[in-house]
Amino acid sequence: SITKRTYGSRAAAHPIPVAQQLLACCERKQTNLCVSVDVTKKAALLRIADAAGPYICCVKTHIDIVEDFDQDLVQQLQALADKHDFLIWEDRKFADIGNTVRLQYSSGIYKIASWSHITNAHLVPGEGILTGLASVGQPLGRGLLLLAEMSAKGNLATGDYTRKNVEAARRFPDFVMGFVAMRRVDEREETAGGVAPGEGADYVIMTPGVGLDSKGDGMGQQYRTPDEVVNESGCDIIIVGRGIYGGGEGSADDEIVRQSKRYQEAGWKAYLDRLEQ
Ligand code: 5IU
Repeated sequence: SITKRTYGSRAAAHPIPVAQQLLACCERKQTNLCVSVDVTKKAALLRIADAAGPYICCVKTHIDIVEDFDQDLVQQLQALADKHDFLIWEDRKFADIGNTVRLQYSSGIYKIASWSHITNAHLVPGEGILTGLASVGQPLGRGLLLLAEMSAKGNLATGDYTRKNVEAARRFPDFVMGFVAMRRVDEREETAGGVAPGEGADYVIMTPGVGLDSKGDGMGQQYRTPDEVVNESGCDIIIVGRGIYGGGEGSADDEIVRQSKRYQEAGWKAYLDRLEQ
C-alpha cells in the first residue's frame, strides 16, 4: 500500500509533476511539514515563511486575509520558495460553478494560478468545478486537492460526500493530486463497490488540525498529533499553523524555528515508524 512506500519512490512514479515535486521535496529535506501562515500583514507572512523555510515542504497561504497584499508579496514568496526549496499552496477552497472558479483562479487581484503550485476545492457544485479549475491550472502544471474531509468539529464532509470526492478525483487524474482529509480516504474500501477507474492511483493526503500542545481552539478546530495523523491514520503531510507561529502577527523568529524543527522531527519520526510497522 501507499503508506509503506517512501516519498522518494512515490515521487519517481507520480503522473502529476507538482506532486512529484512535493514528494521529492519531502524526501530531500526529510520533512512532511506544511506551515499554514494565517496572518494579515505581508511582512509577517514573509518573515514566518523565511524562518520556517528550511524545515518545511510547503507554505499554505490565505492570501485574501493580507491587508497590504501586492504583487511584490507574491514575488518575494516565490523567491523564498526557491531559496528554501518549498512549494506554495493557496488554500482558496473554491466552491462555485466551473465558469466562475475559472475566473477566480486566473484573474482578479490575486491571480492565484500564476504563483500557487497547489490549490484546493470543494466538490459541492459538482464536477464542473474540476473542469473549470483544470482548464486554468493544468496547462500551468498546477495541482489540485479536493476537500474530502475537514478537521473542524461537526463538519459535513463525511460518508457519501467523502466517497464522491474520491470518485471525482479519479476522473481528473492529470490534475487532482490528492485530498485534504483526516485519513487515507483513497483506500479501496472507501470507494463504492468494484474497481474504480484509476484505482491504485497515488494521492497525497494533506491534513490540517495538527498540534502537539492543544486539543482545540474554542472555534471548532480539533488537533491531533503528528503520530496520530501520519502513523496511525496514514496521512502524508501535516499542516501546522498556530502551533508554529503562535497567533496574531506571529512569534519571534527563534520560536518559529524551534517549533518548526519540533514539528518536522515529529512528522518525520511518524513517517519512519509507519514505514517500519
Ligand atoms: N484548515 C483546517 N481544517 C480544514 C481545512 C483547512 O484547519 O479542514 I480544509 C486550515 C485552516 C487554517 C489551517 O488555515 O488549516 C489550520 O491552522 P491551525 O493549525 O492554526 O489550526
